[in-house]
Amino acid sequence: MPERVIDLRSDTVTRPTPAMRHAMSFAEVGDDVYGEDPTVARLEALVAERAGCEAGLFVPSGTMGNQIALAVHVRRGSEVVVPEAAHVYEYELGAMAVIAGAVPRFVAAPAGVPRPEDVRCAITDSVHVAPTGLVLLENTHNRAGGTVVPLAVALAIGQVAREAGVPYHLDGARAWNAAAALGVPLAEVCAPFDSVSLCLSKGLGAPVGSVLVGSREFRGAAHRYRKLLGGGMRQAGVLAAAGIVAVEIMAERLVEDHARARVLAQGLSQLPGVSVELASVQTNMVYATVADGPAFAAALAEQGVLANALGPRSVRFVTHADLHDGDVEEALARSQRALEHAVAARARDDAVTLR
Ligand code: TLP
Repeated sequence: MPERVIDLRSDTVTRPTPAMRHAMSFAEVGDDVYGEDPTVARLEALVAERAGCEAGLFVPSGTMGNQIALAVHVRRGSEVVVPEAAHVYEYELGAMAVIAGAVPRFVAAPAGVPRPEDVRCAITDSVHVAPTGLVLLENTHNRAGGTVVPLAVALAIGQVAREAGVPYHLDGARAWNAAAALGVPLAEVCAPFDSVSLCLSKGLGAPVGSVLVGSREFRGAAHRYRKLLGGGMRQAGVLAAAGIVAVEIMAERLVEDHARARVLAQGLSQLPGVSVELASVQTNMVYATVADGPAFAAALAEQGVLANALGPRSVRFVTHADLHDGDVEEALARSQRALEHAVAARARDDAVTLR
């Protein structure tokens, strides 16, 4: 295996930058469960301001951000209208059922974008079915390829939810990527929603944390659920300090990750046996389709490239702040070698079988 591993499993694998480490070591702290950590308060105000919301709540993870929002918005036994393959259902371990007592109602979401008409049809207050408690979007949409939900669609779905009197939440784990791809301030991406969960530990490169934003009243209710879930952290300012650097410095460089993802996608799509839907490469993710996803990921790992097999035929590559110039080109060269090795191994196996 080559000495330098190129880790493209996720944008969560980044290490804190020197500026983050510096800010962490000098962070002013207090007991945040008593509301006495000035650095946490600064981070919450900063993110709320960037998102155009009244208030923010620092939480340990994107999962906790989403699940607190659901618990605040939804009465037990209600449905949450979600785009198909949404993280809140696929990768949050059934938490919506365990914590909020909610069940999902899926709507089709080609390229991660539901149609407002489908959301309208999914909302119900019929006495025969579970009532709709929440409409949720994911922007960018992870399983659709890190795709961006157009602002007009997010607004139109918000209008549908408002007319029905249903709250509207955004899983904005990568909303900063959406804003960068659209070339608009974060506040525009967040504007239609009653609450947004924003991750600091994805493209922005912070080691830990998300900020859940919304109205002051929403924050009050969310604060209680954070404590209930064991998310009350004490001198959390050491973590929030890294989050402040992430927001102030790292958000600006996301376009670099997006450009690298495009180069990676183009290169992968030219390899034999690998196909990439280039139109879905809009931010920092590339989903490659191959005959055998886990086997391709294993062959890549042998060449020192880490990527996640997310299905029998699908392998996900994510670009991020810890990549160096030339890493994408090197990852492509290694991918080519991985495929050659796989072909050679298959030929050897066939020869043994025929003998
Ligand atoms: N996603 C992770 C894995 O769980 C798949 C990743 O590597 O992409 N919403 C979205 C859209 C996410 O992609 C993630 C993390 C979360 C929420 C949860 O964030 P954390 O991991 O902080 O709980």
